Order: sequence, then structure tokens, then C-alpha cells
Amino acid sequence: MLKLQPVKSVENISKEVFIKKYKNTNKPLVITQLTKDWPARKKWDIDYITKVAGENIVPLYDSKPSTDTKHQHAPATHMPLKSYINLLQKGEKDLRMFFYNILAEAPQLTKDFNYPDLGLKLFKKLPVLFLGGKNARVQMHFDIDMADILLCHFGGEKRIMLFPPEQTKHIYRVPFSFSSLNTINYENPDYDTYPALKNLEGRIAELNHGDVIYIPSGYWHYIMYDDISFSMALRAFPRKPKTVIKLLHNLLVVRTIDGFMRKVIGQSWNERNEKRTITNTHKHLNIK
Ligand SMILES: O=C(O)CCC(=O)C(=O)O
Repeated sequence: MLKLQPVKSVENISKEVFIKKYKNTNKPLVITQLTKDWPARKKWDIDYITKVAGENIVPLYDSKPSTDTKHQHAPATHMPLKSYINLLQKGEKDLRMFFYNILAEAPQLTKDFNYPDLGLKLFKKLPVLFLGGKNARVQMHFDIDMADILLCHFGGEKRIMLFPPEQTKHIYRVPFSFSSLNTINYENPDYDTYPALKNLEGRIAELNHGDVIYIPSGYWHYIMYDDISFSMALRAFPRKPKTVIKLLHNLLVVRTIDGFMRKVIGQSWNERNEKRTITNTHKHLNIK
């Protein structure tokens, strides 16, 4: 098992304490009662979402690595939300709804929550939903936009592993991507093949209906759905110059080079990056 400590959990927190102890120090936190007065806490479940947005055609993503010239974040398929939920209820676990903008696509839902004042400058145009089935997994990644995130969870349980940016050297980041090697099983790591994982240290949280987790900018996260459930992410874009530069670098340099090389050389670009992941990670590593 990986070295994982629980994420600290509180019922509520003042803005001042949140800024001092969590935002300024980049530490994750679960807040269980932040959504206490939101209508969403009473209303939001799978049936309600189906009632409100069931007819919407939604893009769905699978966990297969892109092995050709296609963009690595292209949707696998599209279908009405109600058909997708039907599939989940029959046991589908690979297809996930990802970064679905509810302000644009299901604006009725925006009446059911508010933007908490914790000292994060939350961007009100981008409340996005993530939905997955029982046993779905979200590959280890960090968010390209380097946002601070409040992930507000509804429905059943899910668990999330979190690793600060300083742990990147142990995580097998694939060059020109924002994810790690998708052959790694973080729940049952193969230390013979991936010895750097022995040095990896992170945190784990269990999220239940109504819980909110603060994911600081640049944190790696891996998500395990234990039930059909969904989360809404509220995000605050970076303001510190160093982090803004990282965001621009991710968007304009890393993503552009990757997109270009995939188009031009396709699968051999992917293979080259997978090999480099191992050599880069093992090169400087002092395995304990
Ligand atoms: O909860 C999920 O399914 C994914 C959330 C996520 O990866 C994110 O907010 O970046």
C-alpha cells in the first residue's frame, strides 16, 4: 500500500483560518458542513439530476489511453444523460462525465448552491460536474489550469488520493501530459516495476453526500468511486505570477507540442513518452 495519511476533516471553518492554515500552505481539507444550507444538499441525487438534465446529450470519456493521432482528452462517445445513467445503473464503470459546465448546460442547477466565501476568488462562470459509476476510477492527474478547487460531492461515497506537487518526482508523470502512466495501479502498487512509488507520500479522503474537499493548486489526484455519484467543482484560477506562468506554460507550450506531435507522428510519440516516463523517474531516484 502507498503511504497515505488521512486528509484533515472539519465541520466548518472560518475564512481567516482556512486562508492561514490551508490556502496559504497548500494543504487539502475536507469540510463536511459547508453545503449545509444549500438546496443541493437536500435535492441533488441521481434521480434529480436525471429529472433536470436527462435529455441533455453529454460527452463521455473512457480510461483507454489514446493510441493514435486523436487528442488525449477527446470524448469516447456522446449520449443523453438519462441513457448514460441507465448504463451506470446496469454496472457500467468505465464511462465518465467529465468537466460538464452546468451554467451552460443545466443552468437550473445553479439555483441550488452558492459560492462559499473562504478567501478563494471562485470563478462563477465555470461550475462543472463530474459523474461516474460504482467502481469507476479517475486516472492520476493534476489540473492543467492550476486552479484551487472546491470539489462538492453528492450521491454515494467516493475516495480520493492526493499528492502535492513536490511528490511529482515519484509519481511517474508522462512527459507532455498532466497524468501519470495509466498502467500503474495506485491501489495495489507493483513496486518491482515502479520502485519510485515506495517513496510516494500523500493523503486520502473519503467523501460522502454533501462533503466538500479543498484541492490546492497543482495537486495530483486519483479518484475511486464506491457508488454512482457526482461532484461539482468550483475553481479559483491562480493569481500568483509563478503559478500563472505554469498555467500558461501548460496550455500554450505543453499542450500545443503534445497535440502537434500526436498529429504528426501519432503512436510513436506516445510510446516515446511512456519510455521516457520510466527513465526520467528512475534516473535521479534514490530508492530507499
Ligand atoms: O471527481 C471526478 O470524477 C474528477 C474530478 C477531477 O478530476 C477534478 O476536479 O479535476
